[in-house]
Amino acid sequence: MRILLILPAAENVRVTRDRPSVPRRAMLRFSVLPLTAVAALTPREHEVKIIDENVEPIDFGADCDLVGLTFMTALAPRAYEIALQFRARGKIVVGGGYHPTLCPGEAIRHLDAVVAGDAEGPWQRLLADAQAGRLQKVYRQAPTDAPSSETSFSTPPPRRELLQRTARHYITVNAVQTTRGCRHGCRYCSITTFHQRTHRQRPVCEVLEELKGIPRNFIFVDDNIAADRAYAASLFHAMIPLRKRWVSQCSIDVADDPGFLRLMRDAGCRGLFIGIETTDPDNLAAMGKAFNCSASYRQRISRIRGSGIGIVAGIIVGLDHDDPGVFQRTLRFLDQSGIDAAQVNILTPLPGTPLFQDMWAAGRVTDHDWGHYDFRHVVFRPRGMSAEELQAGADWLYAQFYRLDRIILRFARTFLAVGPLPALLGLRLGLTYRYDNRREQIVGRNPAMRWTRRAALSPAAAAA
Ligand code: B12
Ligand code: SF4
Repeated sequence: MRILLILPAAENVRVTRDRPSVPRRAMLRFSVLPLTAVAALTPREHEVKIIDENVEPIDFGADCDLVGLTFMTALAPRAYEIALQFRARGKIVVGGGYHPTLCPGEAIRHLDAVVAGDAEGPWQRLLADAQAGRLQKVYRQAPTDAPSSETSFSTPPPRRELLQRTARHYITVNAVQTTRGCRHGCRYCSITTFHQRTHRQRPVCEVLEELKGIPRNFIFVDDNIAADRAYAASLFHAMIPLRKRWVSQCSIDVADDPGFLRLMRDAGCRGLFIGIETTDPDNLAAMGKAFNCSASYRQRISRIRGSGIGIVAGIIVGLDHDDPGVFQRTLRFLDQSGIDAAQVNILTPLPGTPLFQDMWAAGRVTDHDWGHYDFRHVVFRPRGMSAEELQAGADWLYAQFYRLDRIILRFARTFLAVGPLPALLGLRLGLTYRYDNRREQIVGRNPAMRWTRRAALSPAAAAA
């Protein structure tokens, strides 16, 4: 069969025949690993092509037999539009990834079949069934799909060569996955639901083999690479002679073990995306993330940075204990704590998560367009402020944090305190977010300003 694997893109960044120029935001594009991984599982008798709508238009007249879509929740509406177009042309259209796994019943109304969860095993069965004309609706991993188990998984190296045509548009196509899932249970996170709170590891020798075949700089897309210290330590020890340099994601408790941090740095780690989320302990407790322990943030952050590893902080605003002052407080915290870059997210109840169930039951979900579940739109009724204030404040925080003077200041600070590579990465990320903000005309407004001014003029007015 001729198989076309597609990553859909959001409207504002989509490349189409009418709008062929690729937005200059390569720092925010990497890998397409979900599709290069699926391509690697495809028996070689089939021909595979990958289209990422972020960098090239889809040819709906393409000569193919089967279309495979990967999509997270925010991309579901676009994935369904694409499916409609191809199905109208008589193609078989199937899907996989986060949204089809979390909402298989919905996805199957738009697609011919869905792979829920990992593709190793189910994908090969789906292809065989499609060829034999006996396609089922939902494919899941079965115990017979060895060598995956409750604690381990195995997968071939992704077919990165399929991205060669468009590789220049990515920060890197060299994404590697060494573990899947996370054992924590943060109430807003899809990872725990998708992986059912398991953390599985790939054999170290399999990962090393893959690393030997890729360039020096790469990214580990793991959700929490240090979750299993023993596994991570054995991988990192084995990586030292390879002299690689990489970035990844993990939880902040990695700071509690200085020896492990040193090992991580020796293995090539230069940057970590860490879910700081909020400085408010009540918010952390309500989200099942008390292990973050906000009182120790500054100390832990400086320990990680002191070991030569930069930090991109994940921040969430709109949590139940946030009031309109949260934006100013967060900006001050980000400025003072030494964070090298940040991603500001508006709290989003993703389907399948405990947070979604709570909000749904309380009648707080106000927007049912999945396209708005991109962490930049308010889709629920917040507790401590209005939806408009949350939107304006989140935009303001983004615009302020990525002001040019702050970007330059952070670059100098990171260069001196952490090192040249983390500083360069922070600079490029900062300029990309700034470019995005300007392109989208994101300015925002600090909702606390009006509130503070009113309070100064008249305490009674502020109380009202
Ligand atoms: C890298 C990454 C990105 C990258 C690139 C995404 C990409 N498509 O390559 C970037 C930076 C662009 C990104 C952006 C965002 N991301 Co993101 N991202 C990831 C991350 C960390 C890794 C993805 C990856 O490479 N996984 C490795 C592959 C191998 O695993 P996999 O996708 O699960 O694929 C397996 C199966 O699912 C299946 N499969 C997947 N696709 C398909 C397709 C077919 C046809 C088949 C048969 C099977 C199949 O087969 C694979 C092998 O078993 C994931 C977390 C994660 N662990 O996956 C979050 C994740 C997907 N992102 C998420 C989110 C929320 C976002 C943002 C909204 C975040 C934000 N704050 O801006 C934006 C969305 C932007 C947009 N509108 O498009 C959520 C999605 C949750 C959800 N329910 O939708 C995740 C799960 C993170 C999380 N903590 O919850 N992201
Ligand atoms: S620590 Fe991170 S990956 Fe793990 S459940 Fe919490 S938010 Fe999700």
